[in-house]
Amino acid sequence: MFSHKHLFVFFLAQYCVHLAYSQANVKFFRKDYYYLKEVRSFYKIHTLHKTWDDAKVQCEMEGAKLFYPDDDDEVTAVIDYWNSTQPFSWIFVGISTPNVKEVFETVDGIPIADVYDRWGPGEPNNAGGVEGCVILRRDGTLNDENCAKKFPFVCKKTLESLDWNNYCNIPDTAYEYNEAKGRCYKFHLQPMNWSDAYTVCNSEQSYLAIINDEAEANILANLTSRAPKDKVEGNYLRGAVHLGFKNNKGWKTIKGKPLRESGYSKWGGGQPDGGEQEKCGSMFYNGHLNDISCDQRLFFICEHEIDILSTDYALRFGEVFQPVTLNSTEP
Ligand SMILES: [Ca+2]
Ligand SMILES: [Ca+2]
Ligand SMILES: [Ca+2]
Repeated sequence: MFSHKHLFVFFLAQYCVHLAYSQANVKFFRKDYYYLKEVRSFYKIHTLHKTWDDAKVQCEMEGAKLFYPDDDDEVTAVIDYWNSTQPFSWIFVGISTPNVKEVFETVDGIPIADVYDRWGPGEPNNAGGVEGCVILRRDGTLNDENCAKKFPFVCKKTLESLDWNNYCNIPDTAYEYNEAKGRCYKFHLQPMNWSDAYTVCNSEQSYLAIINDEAEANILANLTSRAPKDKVEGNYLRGAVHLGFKNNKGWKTIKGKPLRESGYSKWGGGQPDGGEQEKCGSMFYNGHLNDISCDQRLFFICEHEIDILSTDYALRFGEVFQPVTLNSTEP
């Protein structure tokens, strides 16, 4: 006869099988990345032109790296992809001269000779003595360029480097699992305005966090107090984080429910106080709510419901999870 203990071990084993199965079979990084199976990697084309440094940071923020080609196959695959989506003539790639002039290496410190180094005719020429970064042209050749110029770029994540968060069933280990809620939260340390924060959470299969009860307010306040916020420099507002509610003919969560019915609407002292100037929702570090300008750059928190992903991405990628059927007609 099965004891409770046996039963528990049995279900635990089933759960682990399920996790291993989903991770191995679903080629998935983020909604905004596209998987190219011939090179077993995910890519995102950034159409907004940026300087080389900003492009590098942008990719890191997404948990990826500024793309550079490893070999001919990858150049072909990525250029085909970009031709099918965007009419760029060139993009910044993750190769520069960080240490010695005219000595090129990748963003992860690999000498260019060990990756792809097909230069265009006469390149690299360090024109004007200011060309320390590299662009890839549509014809597959490289050219050194001024790092301060702005170009489109591509971020890349290899399938191999995916770091699966088994608790949250998501390829992002920065999400913290909360057992009491059975869901995950991520404190974002790159301050953004409200709509950018909304977009980032969405691209991580999550949403800008909604507080549904006092306990969840405490979880978010606790997460906030533990985040290494003091190390983040720059121009942003301290003291509050963006959350998933907004004043759209009355305060509503991003799921459309009136805040009053969402389970938690404890405003900070005197809040809301901004009227038309403050139509977005935030939380003071102590967990109390505050209306704030949507343009204000703040930290923010994403909330991830674990079940969302398994159904959502199966549908999205047409990868139907085949249930195991017991064949009763078998002899
Ligand atoms: Ca050049
Ligand atoms: Ca919630
Ligand atoms: Ca306010």
